[in-house]
Amino acid sequence: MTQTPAHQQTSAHQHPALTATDPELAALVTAEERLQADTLRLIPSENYVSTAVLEASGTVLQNKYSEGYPGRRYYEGQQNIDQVERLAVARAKALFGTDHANVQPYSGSPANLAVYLAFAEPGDTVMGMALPMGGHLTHGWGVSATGKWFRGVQYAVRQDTGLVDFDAVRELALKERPKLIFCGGTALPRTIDFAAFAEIARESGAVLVADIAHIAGLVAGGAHPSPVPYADVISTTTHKTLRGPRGAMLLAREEHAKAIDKAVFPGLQGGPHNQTTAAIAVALHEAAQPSFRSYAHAVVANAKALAEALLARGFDLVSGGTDNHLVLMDLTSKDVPGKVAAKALDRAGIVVNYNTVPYDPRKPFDPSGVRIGTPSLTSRGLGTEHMAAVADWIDRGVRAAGTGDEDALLKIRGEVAELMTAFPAPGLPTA
Ligand code: DSN
Repeated sequence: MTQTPAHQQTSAHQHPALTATDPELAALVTAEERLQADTLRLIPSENYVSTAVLEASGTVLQNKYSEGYPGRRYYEGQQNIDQVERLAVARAKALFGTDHANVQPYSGSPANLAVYLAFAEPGDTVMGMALPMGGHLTHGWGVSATGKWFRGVQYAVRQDTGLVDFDAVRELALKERPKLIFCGGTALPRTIDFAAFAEIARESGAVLVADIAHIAGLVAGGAHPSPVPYADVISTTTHKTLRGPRGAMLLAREEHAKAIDKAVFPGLQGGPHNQTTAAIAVALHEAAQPSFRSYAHAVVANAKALAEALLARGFDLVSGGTDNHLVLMDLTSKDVPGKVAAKALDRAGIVVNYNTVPYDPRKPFDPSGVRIGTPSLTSRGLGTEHMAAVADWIDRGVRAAGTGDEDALLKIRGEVAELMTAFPAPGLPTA
């Protein structure tokens, strides 16, 4: 696997104006650059954007108000902004093969809320995977506005397999007749069967929403099946496997285009963040290149190799492995709570997040699991040949967490930093 090309790296000492104006803030940015360079970042919803995406998101497009849509704005002076947004929309439609794209949602949660606004009334029944099973807050979970303003009914994965039980999903959908059915989530290590969800949505008269925030880059790169033939609406963030700026998109069939656009603006949001739209356009351009297909497939190959290496070291993985970018470790048998492990790994230079596992007897803020993934390390050029070392560090780190061996964690931190030096990250200073 190739390493980050020189043109994708930025030179050191690169924030002269910021440093002159606000040295305190500049120092924090520099420290974050150092942290992202030196650590092994395994949070599956994070990535490294390219220097081109970073540059686009830091432009004077920031200065412009553009409420409305290209050609139909409430502010003048849109000669360039309209073209930026049209470019992003055209690229999104071409990359995913959809009739319609809205690139204005500020992030994933507002994007999902816009879907509710487009298709449901407060109090309506909506259906999604329960958060502790791997779903998302905005799929009707109780503490979210979507669970407070709508009547959320939730499906699960099977306790014995960790996989969606489609008979149970069908039974629930036919009983509850939800307006919306969400598929997708935040901690799902397996392929989403969009066809099966579409069949259930059709039978129950629901609008099917595929939330592909985690896997959008895999879908774009052909490493996960596309929901486009099956879902009425597709919701995605742009900053996870898709490797763009923090933002979101809604993709839809033509029949839903007007409802989606009206829901995003004026229904939910004001002016779009034009600098983000520009950076989304750049990311979509990058994702259309052949090298991105290789990236997407390498993310999955790395995750599978990492899962195998962890299984070989006695770790329990939800669903027994992975089909995508994500591995959900259940540390119950290791007798180390997820939070204790995650914090120890952080001290060892391995950045993960603690996470509930399906049917977790522990609380969400102190759960049994740790969620890891390979989008970031693959962006740095690590390959399957490195996954045994990564699994070893995790194994040693979790054991050190159990025994409180801080020296062992420090030793791992040194080894991690040494390997990371050989794999510079896109968008970060080189020295
Ligand atoms: N917070 C995101 C994640 O980490 O998966 C989902 O919204």
